[in-house]
Amino acid sequence: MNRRYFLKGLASTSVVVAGSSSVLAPLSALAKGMDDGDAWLTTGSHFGAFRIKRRNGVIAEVKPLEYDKYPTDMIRGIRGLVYNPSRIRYPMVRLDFLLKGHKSNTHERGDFRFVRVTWDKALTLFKESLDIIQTQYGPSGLHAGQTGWRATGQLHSSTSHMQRAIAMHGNFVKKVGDYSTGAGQTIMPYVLGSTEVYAQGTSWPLILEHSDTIVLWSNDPYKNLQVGWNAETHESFAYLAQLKEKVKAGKIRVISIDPVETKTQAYLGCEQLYVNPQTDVALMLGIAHEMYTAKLHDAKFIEGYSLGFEEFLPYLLGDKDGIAKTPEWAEAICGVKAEVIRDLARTLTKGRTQIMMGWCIQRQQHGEQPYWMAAVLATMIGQIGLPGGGISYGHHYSGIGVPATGAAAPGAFPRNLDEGQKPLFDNNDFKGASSTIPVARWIDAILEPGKTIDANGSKVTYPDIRMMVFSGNNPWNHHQDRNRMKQAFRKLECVISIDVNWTATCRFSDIVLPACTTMERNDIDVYGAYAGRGILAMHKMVEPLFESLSDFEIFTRFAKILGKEKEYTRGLTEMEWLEKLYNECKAANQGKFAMPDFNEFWKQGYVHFGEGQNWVRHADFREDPEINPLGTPSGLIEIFSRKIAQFGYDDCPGHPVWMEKSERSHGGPGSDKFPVWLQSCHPDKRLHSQMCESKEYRETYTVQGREPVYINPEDARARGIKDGDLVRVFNDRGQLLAGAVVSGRFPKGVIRIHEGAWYGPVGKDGSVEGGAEIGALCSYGDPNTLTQDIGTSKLAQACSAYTCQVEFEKFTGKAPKVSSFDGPIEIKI
Ligand SMILES: Nc1nc2c(c(=O)[nH]1)N[C@H]1C(S)=C(S)[C@@H](COP(=O)(O)OP(=O)(O)OC[C@H]3O[C@@H](n4cnc5c(=O)[nH]c(N)nc54)[C@H](O)[C@@H]3O)O[C@H]1N2
Ligand SMILES: Nc1nc2c(c(=O)[nH]1)N[C@H]1C(S)=C(S)[C@@H](COP(=O)(O)OP(=O)(O)OC[C@H]3O[C@@H](n4cnc5c(=O)[nH]c(N)nc54)[C@H](O)[C@@H]3O)O[C@H]1N2
Ligand SMILES: [Mo]
Repeated sequence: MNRRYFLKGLASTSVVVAGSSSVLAPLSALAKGMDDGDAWLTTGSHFGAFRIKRRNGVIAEVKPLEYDKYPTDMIRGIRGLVYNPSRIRYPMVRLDFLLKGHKSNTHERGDFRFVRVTWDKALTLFKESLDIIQTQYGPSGLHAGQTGWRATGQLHSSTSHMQRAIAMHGNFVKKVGDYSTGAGQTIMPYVLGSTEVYAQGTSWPLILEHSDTIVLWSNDPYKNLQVGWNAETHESFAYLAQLKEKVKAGKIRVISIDPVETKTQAYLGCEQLYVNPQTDVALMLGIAHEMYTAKLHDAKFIEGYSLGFEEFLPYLLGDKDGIAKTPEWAEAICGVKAEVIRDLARTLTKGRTQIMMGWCIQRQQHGEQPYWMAAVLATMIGQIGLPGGGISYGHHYSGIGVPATGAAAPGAFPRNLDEGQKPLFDNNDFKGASSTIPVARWIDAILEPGKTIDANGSKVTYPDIRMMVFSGNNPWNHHQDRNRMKQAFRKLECVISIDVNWTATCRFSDIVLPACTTMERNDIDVYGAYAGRGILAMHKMVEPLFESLSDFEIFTRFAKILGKEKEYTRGLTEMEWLEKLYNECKAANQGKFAMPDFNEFWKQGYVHFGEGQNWVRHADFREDPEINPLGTPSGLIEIFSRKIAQFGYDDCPGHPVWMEKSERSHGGPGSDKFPVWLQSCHPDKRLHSQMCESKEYRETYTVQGREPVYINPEDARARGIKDGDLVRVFNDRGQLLAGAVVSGRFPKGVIRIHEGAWYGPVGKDGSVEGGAEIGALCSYGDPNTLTQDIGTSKLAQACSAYTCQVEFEKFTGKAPKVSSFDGPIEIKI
């Protein structure tokens, strides 16, 4: 315990370090009266559906559901989601907030000193804070609109519960877009008429049958299909297995265009084309230039199905700016040899080519451009709408491309107020500020209230945010630039978190409420987000640990304080809700898909809807673009967008262009001082920050207890670093410790630290409390300590985490203890 705080007159308080693993009672002591039984009960998660066996009231064994032929390795971490030292045991309030409320010293936020309170006390404080904000600032003072990867389950969706309950109190600021595909989902409606990223894709069986070449562009499906938005079926892996066979037999050529050799590339044994990070648009332009000048392109398709090629051509040929976008021009930027680019132009136009874009490439500055330019390439190839041809933007996500049944899925607990319901503070006056802001610009808004920015053709004026409520998301994982976040959080009067674990977001909150996991409540879910393979019963396995409650129960109690309990629950219990959601789904599937009675379903554990049907994306458009136009203004593919051109944005003109980044490796801006590109890709062994808390599983991949940083052998040698060493990674924004994994799969000048590594700041003295300081070292390895908090452009204003340069060195000092996982410092007053 740091001495400073005793000097502040707290000498009489006693201190317990609440979370050290020894404090997690033996499992037998956590068991609360669930009977044993031999049954293997069903449940589900983003990681898949499984069956679980209970012994002496504790979860003893986990196995995949019998339909899951390709379960993820992460199934080994499932038990650790429930039993781990990071669990929040009871409601807690930050010490100074408990003493001084909205007048607390917000510079102490993050020092991790909390006091245990009762549920009643915590929920009353919650309500009183909302009262203060609504009275003093109105709805623009409250942001409760950030969302994230809350656990699966249609009833207990923590986002819905939090937002509906707060809506019963008053209005609040919301967000538009998401971190996943912010740039892509904004640009693509102008180009192909829909977000594309979340659209169903051409079925895998047709791709396997018809494609000659598949391009995986910034795409690692073998890694990323391990998790899904609903209970995942993992059926895509059967098709990847077939693809592997076809690659081996030379029947399909797969080219992975990526700076690193991905997990998918290794699995398929396919070709890899290295490209300098963030330079794909240059590569695409080089390919387009070759296609056009060598007349490899499909002029008829361009003419019949697209608009604006003539406006784009002068740029491509250099008539406008004097720079022809030749393969040689491209080579100088993207590092791919001109002759390889020429070859590629031929390969892509020779047989049937399916381009599959990943999402990472648009989470960088100007992330709109590679998506738009890839659509131009696909248009020039001319195979959009053909089986096994064209372009897709989601084949790595949630089973997109698995033939879908088309069955109706169960509905969810409502997120909004019911018709006619009114909040306690019935005030919709945002005082001239916007009620909705681009998702990744919220820290900006807190720091600069009243500022007006451009966003997708309109103006957004930042509200004056004074309070944030988080549930089912972890912004101290998902947002960029921790030290900037600290500055912003010092301006907030009140922060509330509802989570299962002591995440970094809880650490920077004032009131922390413990939710239970999916294993501690009953729920229902779709089996297979896009495939619609069936419906899954999610059985409660054990009683909620410690004092945790389900999100439904937390907000039912909160609504009771508002005097609106019945309005909130509609008078239904957990099991009554499940039965209602099930029966509504059954009615919607009447005559198409047979579903047994609810009780039968609950006992059985699932309903299976059978096989799905093959489908080709954009086939109807190809067949007749007049009868089946795209959703663009012209109904055609827009290579030039008049609408975007009219916005007049310097960072997103009327057709795709190559633009230099604010930071880039391989000779780009900032690379003299910070030569190395940091990529913070999605983790192979987690879902973002989820499962990092699973101690035993985490220990299968950590290095000296820290998150791995993947380093090219030459880069490591140049810095005297060996595999297994501790490494300090830094730039002007921050610094972290990580453990070196030296691997030839990563090129020179590129390192990777997966996002989702728990932020564990420590002070200069190595103390946990010192983690509140700006500039604190992250003791575990959260890459967002280093990333940049800027919008992609004036169009999407989306997350640009991958425009990030760093330097790294061998760490030789005394390594501080990892502060991420052991929970807060409990103060008794
Ligand atoms: N540098 C970098 N940053 C990134 C990205 C990147 O690639 N690089 N990717 C971005 C992307 S695409 C995304 S989607 C985001 C992900 O960001 P988030 O969605 O915020 O990440 P998660 O870690 O999944 O956070 C979910 C939280 O919900 C909690 N939770 C789970 N179940 C329950 C429940 O039943 N009730 C309650 N109340 N809480 C629950 C979990 O404990 C966890 O803390 O990160 C973004 N950030
Ligand atoms: N196991 C697991 N699966 C997941 C998730 C998870 O957390 N864990 N999260 C899910 C979510 S919410 C999302 S949004 C998706 C994310 O899906 P994506 O964003 O597509 O996934 P990433 O793995 O981050 O990145 C894919 C590839 O892009 C490459 N890449 C990065 N920058 C560039 C570039 O400039 N050029 C080129 N050519 N390639 C580049 C990376 O090297 C990486 O191999 O994954 C989903 N699936
Ligand atoms: Mo995402």
